[in-house]
Amino acid sequence: MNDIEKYEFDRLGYLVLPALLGADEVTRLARAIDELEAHALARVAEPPRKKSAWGPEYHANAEKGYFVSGERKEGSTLIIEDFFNADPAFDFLVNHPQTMDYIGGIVQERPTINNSEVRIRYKGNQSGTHMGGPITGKYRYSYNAKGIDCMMVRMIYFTHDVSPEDGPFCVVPATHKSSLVSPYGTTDADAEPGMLSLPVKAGDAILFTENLRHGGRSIRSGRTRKTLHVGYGPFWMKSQNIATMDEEQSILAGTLARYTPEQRALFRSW
Ligand SMILES: O=C(O)CCC(=O)C(=O)O
Repeated sequence: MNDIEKYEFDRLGYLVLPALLGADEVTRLARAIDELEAHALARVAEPPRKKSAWGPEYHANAEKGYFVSGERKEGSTLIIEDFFNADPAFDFLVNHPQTMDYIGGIVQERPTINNSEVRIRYKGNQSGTHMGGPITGKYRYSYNAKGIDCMMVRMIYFTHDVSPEDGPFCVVPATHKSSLVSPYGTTDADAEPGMLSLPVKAGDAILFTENLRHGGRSIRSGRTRKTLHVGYGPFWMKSQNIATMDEEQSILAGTLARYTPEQRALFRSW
């Protein structure tokens, strides 16, 4: 992470990273996402169920080690958490050198992965706006004598282009530093003043602090939007997936067996 990127991340709360992934990597990931979507849609209503501490109920898939909730219909989302267990095609994103260079630049304690989700958003869907303003605890942004000191941050990887009509990720820049809570009284990502859409190309990624006010614009094009979201933070932070909130990371023995020691350390919370 160079000095300009650090300056911009500190100033705005996010970075758009063009072509972080190569064309072959994008193709492999897109195929794995499509296969996982089909597998999860066929099972989303089945037992066994897992009730999240935050409310929603998930299907817990023992075979592939993921948790899924949602449905495929206009206006809806399908969220597949702990996707790293599901397919070795995702393995190269664990300890991905360019990603870890950015994470090392903004998380001061030993970083681990605390969140992994495939987010599949169907026509008309929107991700409501959340965060921004004064935040303490596990989602806060701060700066100290050693530099940027983030708690939870997220990297979003894009395996297809997302135009302004395709429900782009969106942010209210610099709200990670705001002393005030948003006064607009809305979580509608299309309506909130100051909201900026971030259209991207396949292979791009977006890095942001969870403290930043963010969401996803409504999909007006009719195209389904599919993204990979990976959360990082200090090692002591437990899972930030909704299904397993604040539990140990849900990583299968078979997944860890595929990994190098460096990859395994990214799921160790001690
Ligand atoms: O990409 C989106 O639609 C919203 C994503 C989001 O809110 C997140 O990753 O925290």
